[in-house]
Amino acid sequence: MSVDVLLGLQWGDEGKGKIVDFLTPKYDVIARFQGGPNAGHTLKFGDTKHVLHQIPSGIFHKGAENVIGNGVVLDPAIFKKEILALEKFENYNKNSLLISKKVQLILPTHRVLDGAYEQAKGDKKIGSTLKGIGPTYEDKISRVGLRAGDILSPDFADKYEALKQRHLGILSRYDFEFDLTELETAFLEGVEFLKTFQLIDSEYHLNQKLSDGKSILAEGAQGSLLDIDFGSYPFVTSSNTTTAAACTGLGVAVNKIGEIFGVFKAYCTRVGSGPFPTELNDETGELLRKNGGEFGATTGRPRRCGWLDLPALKYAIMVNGATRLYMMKADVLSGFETIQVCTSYKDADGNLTDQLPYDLNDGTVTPVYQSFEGWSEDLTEVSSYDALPASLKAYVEFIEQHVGLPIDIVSVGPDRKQTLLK
Ligand code: 2SA
Ligand code: MG
Repeated sequence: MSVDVLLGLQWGDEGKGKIVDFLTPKYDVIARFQGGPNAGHTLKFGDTKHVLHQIPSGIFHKGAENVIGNGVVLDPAIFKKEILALEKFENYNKNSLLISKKVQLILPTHRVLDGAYEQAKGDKKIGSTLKGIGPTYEDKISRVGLRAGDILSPDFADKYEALKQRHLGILSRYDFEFDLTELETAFLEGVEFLKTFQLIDSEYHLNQKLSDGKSILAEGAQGSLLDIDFGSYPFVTSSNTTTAAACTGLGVAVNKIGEIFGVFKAYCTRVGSGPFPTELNDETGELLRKNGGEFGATTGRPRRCGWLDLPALKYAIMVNGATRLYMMKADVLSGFETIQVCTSYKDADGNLTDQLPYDLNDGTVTPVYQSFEGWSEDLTEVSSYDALPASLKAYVEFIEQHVGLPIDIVSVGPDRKQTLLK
């Protein structure tokens, strides 16, 4: 059996949570492979809306196993809160959750460092979620991080203290006020709580699953354009968010990867700083934000909104090797007289290109748009692809032709049943 990968092709918030939830019945295992509590994966079923941060989105399906892979950075305090919030759901199955011993732990001081680094950047802020993601990955790469497996060791308290002191040393060079008391209490309680879960060698576990003929869905977080290598550096997150990260973040070999599902919104959003060529700083952007409910699922920040960017989408499809496309939130585009799609960029010399420049940050590209006729119908009750307005179908077909891949699903609302197969 293989590992199928599901990831976002834009700047995050493409609707990955909904699609994982939709696909879960087909898989035996759902596994997160990167990122951490910066993620906000929103699921909706019936009248219930729930946001997951570190827990894989298969947690509401009986029968699915949920694995937090080694590539993830985990905050024990947030983990405890997240699990307690799940306990009110009947269909939450605690025993389905397995955590790699190799996940890196986010310490209270990682979160403080995140804040101090951001403050020191002044107007060059990344717009971090301030969950400690960057400093934790930094320690992983510097080979000083603490891993979940360490909490089982008798000298965990010493290891924790040593890393904390290292961080306090760094923080003493910043003019940044903080109080660790509450954060630390929550962390230590979180660590005790984490001990009641199954900490495993997930790479062995997952490869055994494959040998046993079980199917695995790898659930990406953030988006391809926030990838540490391929995103608009430095306005990115601190992990690889693209397909290859599923291999390193789970310990499965490249030749085990099967389908690669790329999820994108019918328009674009971005939260935090950084370049966004098709951003609309006008009432159209406002309307997209309002109709799409575009506010950060983790921080509540208003998301920046703009038209679909096809050069960026093609780039993401290329670096991920996407094999299937899912278009989300088509319903949000209802009511716009005209819909624009960026088909190429014009550089400073007036040359057209459909490639992302090395440095999008200098703002030298201008999007070139093609206009499409809009539609006024409310799509949220539409139950088949064929019943969609002709102008939306024309929009879908244009995108398919432009990027050279079919779109398998058009989503017209957050609910499971608002998922139209093509
Ligand atoms: P970080 O916290 O160090 O990873 O931030 C670095 C950049 O990555 C962006 N980022 C995100 N962008 C979209 N969605 C994310 N998850 C939450 C959500 C975000 C929220 O689902 O809405 O609630 O604000 C996410 N996580 C990180 C971030 O904005 C920085 O630009
Ligand atoms: Mg999100």
